[in-house]
Amino acid sequence: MKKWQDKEEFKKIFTEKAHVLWEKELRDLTLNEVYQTIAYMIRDLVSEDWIRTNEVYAEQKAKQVYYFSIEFLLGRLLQSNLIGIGLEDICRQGLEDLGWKLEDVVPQERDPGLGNGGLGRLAACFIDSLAALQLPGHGCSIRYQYGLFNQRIVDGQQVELPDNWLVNGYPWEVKRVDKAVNVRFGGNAYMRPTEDGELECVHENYSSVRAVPYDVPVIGYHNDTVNTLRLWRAEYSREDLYRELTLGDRHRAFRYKNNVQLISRFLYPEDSTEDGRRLRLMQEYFMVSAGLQSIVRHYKRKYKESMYKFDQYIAIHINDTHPALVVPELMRILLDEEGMAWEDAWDITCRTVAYTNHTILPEAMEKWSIPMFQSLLPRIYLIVEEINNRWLKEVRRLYPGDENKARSVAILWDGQVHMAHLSVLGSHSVNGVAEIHSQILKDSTLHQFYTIFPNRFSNKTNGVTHRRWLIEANPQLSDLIDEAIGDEWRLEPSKLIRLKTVSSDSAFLDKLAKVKKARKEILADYIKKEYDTNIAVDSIFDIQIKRIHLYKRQLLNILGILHLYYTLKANPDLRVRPHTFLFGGKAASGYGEAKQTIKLINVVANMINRDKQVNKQLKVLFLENYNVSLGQLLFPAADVSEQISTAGKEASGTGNMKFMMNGAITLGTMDGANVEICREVGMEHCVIFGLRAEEVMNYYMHGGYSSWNMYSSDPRIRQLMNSLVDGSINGEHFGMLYESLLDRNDEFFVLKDFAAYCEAHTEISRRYANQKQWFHSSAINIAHSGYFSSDRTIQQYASDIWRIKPVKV
Ligand code: GL2
Repeated sequence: MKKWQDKEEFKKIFTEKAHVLWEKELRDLTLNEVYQTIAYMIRDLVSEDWIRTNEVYAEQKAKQVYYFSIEFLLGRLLQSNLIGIGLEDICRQGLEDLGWKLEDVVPQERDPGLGNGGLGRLAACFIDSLAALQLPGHGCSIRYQYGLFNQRIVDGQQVELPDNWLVNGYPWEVKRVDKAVNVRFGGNAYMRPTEDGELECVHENYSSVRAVPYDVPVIGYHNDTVNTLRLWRAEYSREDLYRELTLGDRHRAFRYKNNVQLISRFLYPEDSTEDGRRLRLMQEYFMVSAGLQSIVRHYKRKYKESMYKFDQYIAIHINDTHPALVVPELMRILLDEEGMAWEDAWDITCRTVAYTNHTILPEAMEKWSIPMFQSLLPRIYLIVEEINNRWLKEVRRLYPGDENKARSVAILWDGQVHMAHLSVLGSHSVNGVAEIHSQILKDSTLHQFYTIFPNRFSNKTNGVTHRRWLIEANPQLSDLIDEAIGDEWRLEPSKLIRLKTVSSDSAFLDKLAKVKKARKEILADYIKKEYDTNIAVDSIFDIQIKRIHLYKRQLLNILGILHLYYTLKANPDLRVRPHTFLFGGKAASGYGEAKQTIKLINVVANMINRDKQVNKQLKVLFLENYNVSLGQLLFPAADVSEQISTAGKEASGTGNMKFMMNGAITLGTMDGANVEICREVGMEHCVIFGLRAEEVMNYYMHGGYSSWNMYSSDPRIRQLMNSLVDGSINGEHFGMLYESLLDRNDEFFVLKDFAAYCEAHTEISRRYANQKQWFHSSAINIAHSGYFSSDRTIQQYASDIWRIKPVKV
């Protein structure tokens, strides 16, 4: 890559580029135009490598993986791309000469609205690692016009505003009209005999949607690899629109046009209620069909190999079940377009596809009603039906008379299409995302499949990219690490383990404390600016940031805080270590309890922050609109990482890893990847509390838990529960939460774990009092975070599942 040699060259190119793009003098540029100019300059720099990367893959016929995910929660790209190509400093200096600060330009980029939470962010970390490791791997998803929503808090309540993230355009994308494909919906499909006695499928009266790809370069770290994230946008096909119009039915024509455009208009609010299900299914098939068609076309044109060898050159990964239609869609292509026999097509499909499960929450398991599925995707339905028939025949042959077995592995059952079952059956590999989660899949959620295909199952513990979450988010800490152990960890994060050698060194620990303080000051400045509130940097920063969900138990956190408040009120002379509790996260718009939790946090925060008797010791804030960019400010500033989900419910969590990487101590349950974090760092460097997953499971299966008993036996709980409904929290009522905790017997064991949670907090305060010991633990956490780099995770996927190898560009 030809890079800018120095800041002078940067300034020269910047000036030329800005003139061409905006037809303005430099002094008249808006900050947003400055941002876009640099983005286009980076695109220019990498364009040759981008072309070259694809050519080299094709020349070498390298096996490639395509990572299909309904979300890619990218975050801003300006800084990470500058870091990737090693030009951040030159850009900063050049801009400064021109009168701008890089720090002011970076926030001009809006976070892309392409994801909701952990699943989408994982996908973004994965493509980052693929490019960094020079692995041939690309992302495939949808170019949503609107993201989830922008969250505002008004009178303590979440208000959802449209996230029109594309308003100013998106300089990182390239629209590729020439690579558009058509996707079919509706109509009718049936089999008819051909002249030579075979059966062929007829699919007629369907409507076509044009899928147009927008490619985003995925730039490697200090190498020349530039992979692709391909985002599909739905457009109406002009021919179909004209056909409708010439048929004389203008209403139908406009309905067609509108329906088509809806497909890529909104990101679906994952974790929520049943809204818009038909549209969601359309999105899933749209992404899958467009993605697969373009992969097959590219394979045939560039690799020029037989479709019978497809799986030798192509791996397809489905990130949860949303892309599960890859299985029948690949079958459709192989059967209907390539004329393959069923057995061959099935064999190739299963060898190509691999599946990751990300949740065991029953309500998150995708199922579609058969009538809806059938009317929307008639040809795909026929294929799913055939897969199901053949499969059940096999199961009944293997387990005669065992209808339970058949039921528990069926794809079509009870009038529904079971997407997890389709995914397991149509893949050669199924994995969970943390050890405990993978074990639960084998023991319960997918147990019946496990008994049939034991070798198909494995674990791949999640990871996060240290390039964004440490190098980019926390340059102060990164520099200190360089100083202590050299900079090899930047390329190989496993080398972070060398920090253990200095983790008891007083001089190092003093510096680590200073870095933490500096990061707390940066966050405090942001909060002062945005909320006009002061937070004390010598207080403990205790942070819980993630989607709001009952199982994640933000409720446990805020009840703990409320209890602390009551204790301070009742004991005016009591002194506790000052604490700043920070929350962030969006509630799905239809999720009443989650929204009421946000309200509770805000009302309690208000009450505490205004109370002069306690507000020197306690401060609580709910930060609006938690997203990747805000995360980059929060993780580096945290002392305590709240990871307090009900054991067995959080498949992995990845925020836990970002916190530890930045030296926070985990206060958590034995859930998801907390278990492995705790094993790596040792019990003395994290604080673990609460029920274990087996105990939770036991209660679910055999009963024996009554939240009313907790209410009767623990006066603290009684006081808290009463306060939810008696108006003592600023005159507000939280009936829905009260009901869920008491009348519905506290499904997530908030009250059961309450006492242990309070003790865990006491333990945190006790440990924090010994600063040397605390920062020793902090250093140990950073040292072990190398294991939780997505580079390690991706290396495991690459060697165990995809069987792809690095390719030098
Ligand atoms: C999730 C899990 O809930 C979360 O625990 C996990 O870390 C991520 C990534 O594997 O996947 N599943 C899911 O549907 N969302 C997640 O965050 N939204």
